[in-house]
Amino acid sequence: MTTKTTFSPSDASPPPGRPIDRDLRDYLETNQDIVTRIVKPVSLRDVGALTAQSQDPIVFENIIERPGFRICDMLVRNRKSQGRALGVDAKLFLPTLAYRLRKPPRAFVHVSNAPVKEVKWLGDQVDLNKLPIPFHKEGDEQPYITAMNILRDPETGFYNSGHAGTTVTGPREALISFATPHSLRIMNKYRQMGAREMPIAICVGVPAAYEIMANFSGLHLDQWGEMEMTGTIMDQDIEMVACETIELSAPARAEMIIEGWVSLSELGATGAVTSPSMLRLPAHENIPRLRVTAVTMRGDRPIWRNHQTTPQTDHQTLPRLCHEAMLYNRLRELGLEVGDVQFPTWGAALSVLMSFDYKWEGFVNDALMMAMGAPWLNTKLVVALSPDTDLSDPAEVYQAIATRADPARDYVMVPTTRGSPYDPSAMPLPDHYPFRLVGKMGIDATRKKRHNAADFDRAWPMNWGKVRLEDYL
Ligand SMILES: [Mn+2]
Repeated sequence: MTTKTTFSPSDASPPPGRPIDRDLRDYLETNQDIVTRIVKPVSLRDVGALTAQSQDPIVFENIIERPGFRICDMLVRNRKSQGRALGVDAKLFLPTLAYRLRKPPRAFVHVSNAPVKEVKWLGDQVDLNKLPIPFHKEGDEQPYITAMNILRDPETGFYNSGHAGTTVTGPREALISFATPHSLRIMNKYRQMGAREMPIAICVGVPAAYEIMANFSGLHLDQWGEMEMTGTIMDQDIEMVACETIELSAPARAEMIIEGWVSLSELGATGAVTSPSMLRLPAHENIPRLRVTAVTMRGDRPIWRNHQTTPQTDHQTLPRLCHEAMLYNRLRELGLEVGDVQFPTWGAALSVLMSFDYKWEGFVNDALMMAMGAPWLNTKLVVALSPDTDLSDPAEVYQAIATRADPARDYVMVPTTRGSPYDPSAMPLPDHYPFRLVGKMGIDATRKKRHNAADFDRAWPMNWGKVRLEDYL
């Protein structure tokens, strides 16, 4: 007669995935069923607009201005390709990433001979203008590097990775925009040691799992850097090789490594950022100068990894996949059976959707407050949904908000919280540019006990899903 009530989530680990390719080029080969290959000639200026029309991985084989190079993008735009990045099916992506993030870091394998060393540009041979670096938005006068980069914490030796957008300003010069607190903290450590420059390796064309991990944001730098966790989430050791001109190691199987030094004192001004909210915010930046000292790459048509920044691209998904996994873990800690967690590409990187089943109504507001209070600035609008709502379908989500939430009782609002620099509705803080103040809102759009469950049965046409229009054309 008793109902079994569990308050702790199941600890069952997801099934192990398939082995992941160590090289991006092998990954693109293995997953060719979802990769679009463009063999017609494409101008660098058109790469962005073409890329953003694809939902799946895309490779440009023939770049008019840069023969001998390829460009790829859109590696993690949807759950299917995200799953491929971890060697699992779409449905298992989030539980697998969440589980692997709970595991310990993994050491590197250091190699002396690496595919990324097949071609070396040193000294005066270095010329960023010879690389296939695309433009990102209308009005941009300079190409923009979006690849993963590595910094080493000079105190702990751990390798922190991230994506710092880099504007090319000369053959061996650029301006680099560090947005993450860890990069800024590491820069400060070098300053305190009396250094004038900090070594950096920009790692172009690594398997997508490297980049997913590089976008982790949380407390960890006393235990590991993102690079020490990359092997953990790939479930294999990763190979590192010494750089040519800096005391740093970089992924041996990358397509290309750009080595350089970040100035710890000299800044340069750039124009508008292309934010993940797709807006031209912040409108200007004053960011460190980067001096490039070497470029090494593959001998056979190296692949430039671009992350087209707008409109709906990897730029919305990639930085938030670890956030989704961390929220997944926290929802499970609340005792919830989680369906999915997504920062949708159409949510301007300001909104998160979470679907879960719960035992009584109190769980929902706790889940909403947990997400609204997240460390990152991407949770201004949080929507709780039931697992029967498909979070990747904006129409489904909007329908649920419209039919399952009573604004007078199911919306939670909090004024005056940290706003995103990318949100024009947030109030600018003149003393803390580019940061802003804004409120947050949580919406309970789940099916509720107080509702009549039968009321949610939708009406569909006769033979819906069986007769197809295309058969009658
Ligand atoms: Mn970090």
